[in-house]
Amino acid sequence: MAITEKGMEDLLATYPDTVKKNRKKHLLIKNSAEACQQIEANTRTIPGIISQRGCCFAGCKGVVVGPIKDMVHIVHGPVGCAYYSWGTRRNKARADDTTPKENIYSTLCFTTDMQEPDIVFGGEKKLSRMIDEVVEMFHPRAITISATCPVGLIGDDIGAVARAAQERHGIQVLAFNCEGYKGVSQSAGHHIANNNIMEHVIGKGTQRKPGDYVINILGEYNIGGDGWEIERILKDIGYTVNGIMTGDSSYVDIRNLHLADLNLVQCHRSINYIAEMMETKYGMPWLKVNFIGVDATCKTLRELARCFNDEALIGRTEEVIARELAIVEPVIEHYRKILNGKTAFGFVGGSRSHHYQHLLRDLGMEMIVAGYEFAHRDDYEGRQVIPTIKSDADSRNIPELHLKPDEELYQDAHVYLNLTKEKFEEIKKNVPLGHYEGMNPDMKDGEVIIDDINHYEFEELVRKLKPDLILTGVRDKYIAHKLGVPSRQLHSYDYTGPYAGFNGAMTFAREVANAVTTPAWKLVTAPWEDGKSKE
Ligand code: CFM
Repeated sequence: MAITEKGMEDLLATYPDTVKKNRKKHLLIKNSAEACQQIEANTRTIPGIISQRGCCFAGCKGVVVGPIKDMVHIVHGPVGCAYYSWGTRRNKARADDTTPKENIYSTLCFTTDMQEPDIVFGGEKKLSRMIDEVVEMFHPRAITISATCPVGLIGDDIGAVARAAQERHGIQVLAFNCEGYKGVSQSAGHHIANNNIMEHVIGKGTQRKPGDYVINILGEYNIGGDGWEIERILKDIGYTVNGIMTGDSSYVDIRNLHLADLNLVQCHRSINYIAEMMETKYGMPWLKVNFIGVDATCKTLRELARCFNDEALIGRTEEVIARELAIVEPVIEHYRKILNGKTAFGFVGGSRSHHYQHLLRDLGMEMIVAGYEFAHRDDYEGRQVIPTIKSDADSRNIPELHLKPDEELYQDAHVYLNLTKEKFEEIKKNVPLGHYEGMNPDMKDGEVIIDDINHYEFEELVRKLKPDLILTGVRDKYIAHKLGVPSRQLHSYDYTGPYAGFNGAMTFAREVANAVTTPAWKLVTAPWEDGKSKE
């Protein structure tokens, strides 16, 4: 089932004129006859509309900073902000060579629990006392403080509290001014987290993990164990994973990130700033990858081997791919028989909707509607350059930058790179252009691309297009169920995972087949079937 331009007009017809004009720019029907279809993204949600987006605090503390397992992450704000953002993302962590079990705080929730008197008289003293208590009780290697909305409104200087605590205790205390209301979505929080970690943590260590092919994985948060599956495959081929940012990562690893040969970027949206800054500052190239989907994982592994341009590595890559495919392909084939020709609706944060198109295609399914909550235009329109690792270590100091459509975001990047504005501009001029790859190029004609969907549009598109499966977020999952359509929740994978790599693809295939074929959905009457709705 497809939607026509007329159908889209009907969908927008209920809006007042100004809203209609605004929302129209966030909706596209893919048409390959148009050279570059542009979509409006990363702009403010219309007040009053029920968006699926999160806040700046969610992007900073929840997404980028929170998964670092051996730092205590203090939420300076009301208890609700801390409690409801605690544990739900399912970013898993475990002890390893550098981090013993007692140094892992991922399962604990730390907050100053601001009350009315703290709002009236200020919360700095309370925060300072809390840091003292944390140090005394847990002896963490380092601490983060994340501010929520009221902290910005009353003007607590968390930076000053952090600096004083750092002197008192001799450990690093990082302050993030990531008040929820900043920016237009969690994307602002990613940026704040990236800048602070780049400026104060990365580059402070001196230990590179041993190996011939030493890489980092950026933008992999180990949701449901995704990072562990990716690491299993990479280690088997012969790579050393120097650090994962930030899934199951430690403060120690992040200090040493700059000592690897190459950064892989899995989630481009939340961490591209660090990839770019590390390229400029340390000459470390980066490769945009996708470990979601069988074909996508094979393609990624082959591109990665090509970066190192090493025959032995390329050979070993093919061996591992052949071995894994022998196990995975019969399983995928089995589920493809059940799922072939079925359609999906995918609406996730800022990168997964695109990644999961690949895994669905492995299963013979098509994502007929795809969208992002808070992605920027380059996530829709895309960009990728395949870098080459230079064998001479010194030559790695030649910086290259990737030009992007939303380049204005990097206006302040030189500050964090300790470069003058002129030097930064000079480097930017000599950037080679690469080919574009993103959500839009991977969509087929007639399919729908939507930015910052709201509850009304979600329901209307499901009603018109009747997908067999909806890949949702935490809240819209229940809209899907009320509409009588099965869903998989793609943020925390409900209670399961991993979905990445070869093993993850098999788990996803089984769960999607179960979801789509379960008889329960036939017992639900969709609103458009009960005779009371519009059609
Ligand atoms: Fe990156 Fe993510 Fe995503 Fe994201 Fe997120 Fe997430 Fe996401 Mo939820 S970092 S942009 S801010 S891939 S928490 S692990 S699932 S919205 S699509």
